[in-house]
Amino acid sequence: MSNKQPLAGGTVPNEVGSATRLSRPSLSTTPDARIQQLIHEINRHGYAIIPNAFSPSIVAEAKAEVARLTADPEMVGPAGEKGRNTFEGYKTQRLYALANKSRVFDGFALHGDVLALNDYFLDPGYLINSFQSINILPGESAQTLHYDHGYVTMERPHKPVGTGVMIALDDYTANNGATVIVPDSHLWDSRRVPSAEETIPVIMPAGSMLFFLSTLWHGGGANTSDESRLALTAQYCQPWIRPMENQILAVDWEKLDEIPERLVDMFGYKVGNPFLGFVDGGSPRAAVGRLLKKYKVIAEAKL
Ligand SMILES: O=C(O)CCC(=O)C(=O)O
Repeated sequence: MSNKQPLAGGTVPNEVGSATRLSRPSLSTTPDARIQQLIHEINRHGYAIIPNAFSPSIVAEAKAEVARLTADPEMVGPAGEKGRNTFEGYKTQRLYALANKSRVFDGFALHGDVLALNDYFLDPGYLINSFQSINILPGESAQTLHYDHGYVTMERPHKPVGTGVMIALDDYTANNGATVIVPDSHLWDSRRVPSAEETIPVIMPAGSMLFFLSTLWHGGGANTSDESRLALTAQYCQPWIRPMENQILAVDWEKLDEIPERLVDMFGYKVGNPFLGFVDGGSPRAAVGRLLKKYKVIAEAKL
């Protein structure tokens, strides 16, 4: 038999379904007209703004929760009072591991529009890449422009390996540190780097959301106002790269039952198609259940 014959049963990419996602999205249903319009804008410019995605009362609750956590030495974390380098921002406060610190923020990472857009731009089983609050204080200078997967060693342009949202908890104005973006830069090659003149500030009212591809150049703006600019950011990544923020260790295991299942799956507790992140051939969530039981038995034996 000639060894040039096609393989019976197809190739591994065919069998596991990844072949169907190489050049087109993996959607099983057609998104509604509004989401299709957003997809069109994002494909074209690398971002879209979703105005008033969260109500004033939800925004107020989140702001109060960020303030409470920032004042709590147990919760504030290493960059909660101020950043430790120019990228974090010496006049910027960041609370990392938000999902470990409060249940108030869960809904921000699970907004229906964002999930619908992620279903288009990412593969099924996409993960949370990081989930943090960013408070840019008066006097902060502009953050270095970057794109969020600058650490991925792939020649640009290529399809994004992630997406992100900036959720304004304060109005984003032209001078209070609003995120700045470089429209259309998601299509640039690896050699092109933007200048500050190519940026525009994202001006939007509190409760609104900027959705952008991880290939889009952007950064935190300079805050020349006398008010701080608070935002939440949730970032998502393909299920086949290593997330920046390790949610499996960032979120205490005994809290997992209180967290919406969809979010827990996005922490990496669901085996990704076809077999990403498995533990002894099974689910990481079940493995954590076994470990918690084991440690409880050990702790009780020591009493
Ligand atoms: O705070 C902002 O507006 C953007 C922050 C950002 O892009 C980052 O820290 O990666």
